[in-house]
Amino acid sequence: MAGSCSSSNTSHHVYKCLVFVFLAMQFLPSDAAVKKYQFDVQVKNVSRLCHAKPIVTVNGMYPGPTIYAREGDRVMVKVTNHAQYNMSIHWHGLKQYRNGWADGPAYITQCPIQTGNSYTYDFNVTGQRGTLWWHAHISWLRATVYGAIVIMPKEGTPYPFPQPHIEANLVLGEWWNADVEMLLKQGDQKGLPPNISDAHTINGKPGPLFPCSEKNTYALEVEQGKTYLLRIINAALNDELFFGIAGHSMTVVEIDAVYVKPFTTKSILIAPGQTTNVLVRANQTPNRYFMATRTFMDVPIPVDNKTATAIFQYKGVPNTIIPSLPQLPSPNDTSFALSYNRKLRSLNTPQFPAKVPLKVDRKLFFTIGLGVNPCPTCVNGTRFTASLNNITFVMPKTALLQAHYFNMSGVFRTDFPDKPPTSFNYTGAPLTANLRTVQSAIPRISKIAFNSTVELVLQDTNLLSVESHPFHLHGYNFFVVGTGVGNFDPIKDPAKFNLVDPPERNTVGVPTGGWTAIRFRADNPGVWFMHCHLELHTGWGLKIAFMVEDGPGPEYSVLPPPKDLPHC
Ligand SMILES: *[C@@H]1O[C@H](CO)[C@@H](O)[C@H](O)[C@H]1NC(C)=O
Ligand SMILES: *[C@@H]1O[C@H](CO)[C@@H](O)[C@H](O)[C@H]1NC(C)=O
Ligand SMILES: *[C@@H]1O[C@H](CO)[C@@H](O)[C@H](O)[C@H]1NC(C)=O
Ligand SMILES: *[C@@H]1O[C@H](CO)[C@@H](O)[C@H](O)[C@H]1NC(C)=O
Ligand SMILES: *[C@@H]1O[C@H](CO)[C@@H](O)[C@H](O)[C@H]1NC(C)=O
Ligand SMILES: *[C@@H]1O[C@H](CO)[C@@H](O)[C@H](O)[C@H]1NC(C)=O
Ligand SMILES: *[C@@H]1O[C@H](CO)[C@@H](O)[C@H](O)[C@H]1NC(C)=O
Ligand SMILES: *[C@@H]1O[C@H](CO)[C@@H](O)[C@H](O)[C@H]1NC(C)=O
Ligand SMILES: *[C@@H]1O[C@H](CO)[C@@H](O)[C@H](O)[C@H]1NC(C)=O
Ligand SMILES: *[C@@H]1O[C@H](CO)[C@@H](O)[C@H](O)[C@H]1NC(C)=O
Ligand SMILES: *[C@@H]1O[C@H](CO)[C@@H](O)[C@H](O)[C@H]1NC(C)=O
Ligand SMILES: [Cu+2]
Repeated sequence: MAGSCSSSNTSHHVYKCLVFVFLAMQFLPSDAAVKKYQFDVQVKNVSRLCHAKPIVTVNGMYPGPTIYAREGDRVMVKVTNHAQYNMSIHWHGLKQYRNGWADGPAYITQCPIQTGNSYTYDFNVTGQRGTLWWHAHISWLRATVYGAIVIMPKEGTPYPFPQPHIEANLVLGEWWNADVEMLLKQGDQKGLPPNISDAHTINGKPGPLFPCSEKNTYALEVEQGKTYLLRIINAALNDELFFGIAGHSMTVVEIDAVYVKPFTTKSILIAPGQTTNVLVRANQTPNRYFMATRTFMDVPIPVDNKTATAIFQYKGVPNTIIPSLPQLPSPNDTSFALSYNRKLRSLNTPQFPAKVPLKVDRKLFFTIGLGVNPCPTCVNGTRFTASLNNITFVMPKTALLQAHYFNMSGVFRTDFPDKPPTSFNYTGAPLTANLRTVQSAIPRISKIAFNSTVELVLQDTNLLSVESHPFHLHGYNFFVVGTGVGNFDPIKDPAKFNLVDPPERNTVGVPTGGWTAIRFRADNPGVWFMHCHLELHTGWGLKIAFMVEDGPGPEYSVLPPPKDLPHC
């Protein structure tokens, strides 16, 4: 089956692929098919913006192959690493119940797959359907190692919205002309952020506003009067993105593989790690229209502000017509960002209920900070860092989940504090006097009782600068029960929480100089990573792991590890 469902480049391929999966399923029990994929991690020369360079790919494809599955399927992906780098792959948004072994973040749930070795990620897709994605979860290799995951509803179960004519994946990314691992190394040595990217991409292509892009433009052919489902994924490393289609409205129907109450918008906002499904009706004069994406950034921090484009092309319109651009919100449009996110509500129907925890067993309050720590060999004698509750996460030398399962001591501590060491005016005037953070010898993680309900408030701070941070939790979806600008008020703000139909997702943006409150039931035992999905900040230490204890008996405990689990 390897490669058969590989190309997401045209809607035609998507269609072919679904037919293929359907045929394959005839030989398997109708309610539980096994979908097998072979991922060969290999280096390939790729050219964009008139620059050719070797990049790390899966099966030589950029973006990589799409994984197609149906709710209830078992997916087995054999990853063989032919590249010179250590590798691990994360199935972003898959819950991996009791099965952290298949989650992927290097040194959290597994040791990396070393050059020449293989590992099979083996997991069930249970109780989830929609758009997710996969990506490398080590170093910055996800810059080129990523692809879509499309989970179809169970056979015979329709979407809770009008059936689209055709579906297409739009994977948004970032391209550097330089070698990304080299850039990261340079940044690390200097203690400074690596250079910003040279382009954004849509399905790996920057589009005609960039040089040498004749062949590097993605086009979706549409027929007038028909409705299309676009599965949009933000695979960029560091940029939150706006996306829109000239002349057309979009109806948002799903985020992070959870259905939402549909609403119509001219632009969407999508943070790294998030996915958004929209319906688009081709109801305009037949023509060529640009689909476009560019960065949202509402503080004066250098970012890639260039616009990537693809073409929404009505059938029969000649390629010579130059499309027009959509009106995207301005790059610093904070109020658009806040109002867009307020529109997101779980569908919350009997079939797709929002099971929001109403009673909270454990309250956590984490401050998000940027900082600087001494570094004698760095450019300014300091290096940038980031922290939660003033703690910069240090990476272990062996995987935390293995250490947990095999009761190894000395790998991590479970004393991560539930609140910051001191309270201050978090989002008041910029704090630049003492930007040091705490770094322990081994990582400090937070221990959570099995099946307890957790409320976590993530509070941005003005340590160095406020900034918007998209936080991703592994192993769970959570409910975004509240968000606001300024400091979280533990008395007044909970009264305004939405406990009825809050958005349910796996990645949420904490607004610039604001806070976000999430709730989840810790019913998935294991060690689960939570981190800012801006790779720059993750690398600086803006991350933590939760160790969720085993439940009563083996059926509520972490599964035994697979035989081929990599060793450090
Ligand atoms: C990639 O391109 C470089 C020069 O740009 C060349 O030296 C190398 O052999 C090429 N590698 C492959 C796998 O084609
Ligand atoms: C997947 O589901 C099958 C059938 O219920 C079960 O036997 C298997 O252990 C599950 N695998 C994982 C990794 O949970
Ligand atoms: C990063 O940008 C600087 C300034 O534009 C440039 O001199 C340097 O070569 C770049 N680094 C890499 C690795 O491309
Ligand atoms: C984009 O950013 C560059 C600096 O990185 C700046 O010179 C340029 O004016 C910006 N362009 C726009 C349209 O904001
Ligand atoms: C947003 O950017 C524009 C253009 O750079 C600037 O004129 C405007 O003041 C900025 N708005 C805010 C709210 O910062
Ligand atoms: C080094 O620090 C100085 C003084 O704080 C600052 O002006 C300069 O921008 C810093 N250099 C870099 C490369 O960050
Ligand atoms: C780890 O310790 C727990 C509790 O003491 C025990 O039940 C379990 O069997 C141990 N696991 C291993 C792999 O030794
Ligand atoms: C926090 O700082 C902001 C902005 O400087 C200020 O308006 C606010 O009054 C301060 N809050 C407290 C409690 O001091
Ligand atoms: C963080 O910890 C460092 C080192 O102990 C300390 O100097 C600094 O004041 C702390 N900062 C905050 C915001 O708690
Ligand atoms: C977890 O808690 C919920 C709510 O109290 C309960 O219905 C469920 O049975 C519990 N699950 C386990 C495995 O104990
Ligand atoms: C790859 O991973 C192994 C196991 O953790 C480690 O010993 C080795 O140094 C890593 N290699 C590179 C190039 O990072
Ligand atoms: Cu961040």
